Amino acid sequence: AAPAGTPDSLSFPPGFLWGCATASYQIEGAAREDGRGPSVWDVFSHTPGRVANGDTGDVACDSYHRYPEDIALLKALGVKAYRFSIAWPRIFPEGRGKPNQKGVDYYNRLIDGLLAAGIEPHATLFHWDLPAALPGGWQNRDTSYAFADYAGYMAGRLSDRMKHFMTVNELLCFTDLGYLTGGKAPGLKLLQKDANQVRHHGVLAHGLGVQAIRANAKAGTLVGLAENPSIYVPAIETPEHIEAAKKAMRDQNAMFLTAIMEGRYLDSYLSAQGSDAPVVKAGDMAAIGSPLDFLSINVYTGKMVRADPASPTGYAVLPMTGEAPRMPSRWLYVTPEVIYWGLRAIHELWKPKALYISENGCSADDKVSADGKVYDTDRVMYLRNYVTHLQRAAREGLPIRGYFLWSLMDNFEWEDGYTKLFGIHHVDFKTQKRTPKLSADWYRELIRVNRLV
Ligand code: PNW
Repeated sequence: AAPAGTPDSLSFPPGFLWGCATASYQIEGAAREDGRGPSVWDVFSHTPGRVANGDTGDVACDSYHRYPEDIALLKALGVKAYRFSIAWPRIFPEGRGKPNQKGVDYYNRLIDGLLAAGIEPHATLFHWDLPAALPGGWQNRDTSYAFADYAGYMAGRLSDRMKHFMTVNELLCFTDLGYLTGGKAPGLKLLQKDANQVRHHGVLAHGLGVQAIRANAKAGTLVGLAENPSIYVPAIETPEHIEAAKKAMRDQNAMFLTAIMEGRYLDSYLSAQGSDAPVVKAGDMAAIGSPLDFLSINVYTGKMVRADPASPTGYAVLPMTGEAPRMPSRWLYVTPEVIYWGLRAIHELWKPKALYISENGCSADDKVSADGKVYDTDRVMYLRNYVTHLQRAAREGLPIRGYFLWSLMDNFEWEDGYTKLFGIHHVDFKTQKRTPKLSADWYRELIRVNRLV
């Protein structure tokens, strides 16, 4: 094999930013410490019947106390960057008002520790742990303004040491899944019209957040978001199917990513919603369309699309068959091509300055073997496949700068509690001992040689 760095069909660009990702409520624990206020996820997980086994994030991976150990795990992997999220209710226990210095101190310690280890911090400002005290949550337009105040405040406090800020994580998951289908916090099943207003407050929070970060952060600060667009793979790689998939990508993400990238709602979205369309105030769309320095996407799964001349949209989304391969999480179909086609469609549609994969990974049927290690061959297979399509994107010159593997370690997987685990480190939740899985060994080697292994 060619030595690392030799330009060939397997290599990644020099300096490619390999990283790992986590989120505050999923790993920190210490839910009632140092003045942290309750979030909607504390309320939800403590409501019987909401989360598998009645699991909560009260302790999770106890990263609030064990973060030096977690930084050591990152260092041992050789990652160049770490994506974590900041718990809004640690900073503003009631969502707004007087900041809680002890909360800020925690992130100062974490960031200083990462920098000392030579690891670049990338922060998400909102990964679903909304302060429970905010009246009406995302149904209330005021929450978007409260988010902007918090985002601007944090960027002001941290941008002396770090550059990369993401406003929100995955709009669909904290809007529709929380307020329309109700599987995630706060667990409501509103009418479509009200859910559409929640969506609008979500993208508005992002846009106002971008403006607030720019107004408060040091020059050179880079702002983006971590979105999980619906991604469509052309059924066959021919010009008409490629075009169909690209059109599906733009149309189907009209309420979130397309609105953010174009600063408007597509007519097709507004007319499909009819009288359920959101109420939009003057200035909202300009804020929502605020230019970004980078765009990050979380990539897990997608669907195939074919050109359909008989349909007014020009495309047809193909259903998943009952036999399509998937991982233990019910929704996680194995579709490795999404990583390439997602990046390519976004690049061709909107030309963001830089692209990142802010999450990719999977749950797997992990078993601890007699020697104490998890040989997670399914996860290695999954990751190797996805990363192969990531390499194609890089090889073809798409502006893809980095990749964050979800997740550094097993953690609280939302409504699935601790029954579905995504870590490349096994966590024994009785002792809090972290142990690298086979996938961690694979990732360490990939990072070391910076080419497919
Ligand atoms: C993401 N889907 O959630 C989140 O950002 C993480 O916090 C989470 O742990 C991880 O992926 C694994 O679930 C998703 O239904 C949840 O397609 C659901 C979907 C996608 C992502």
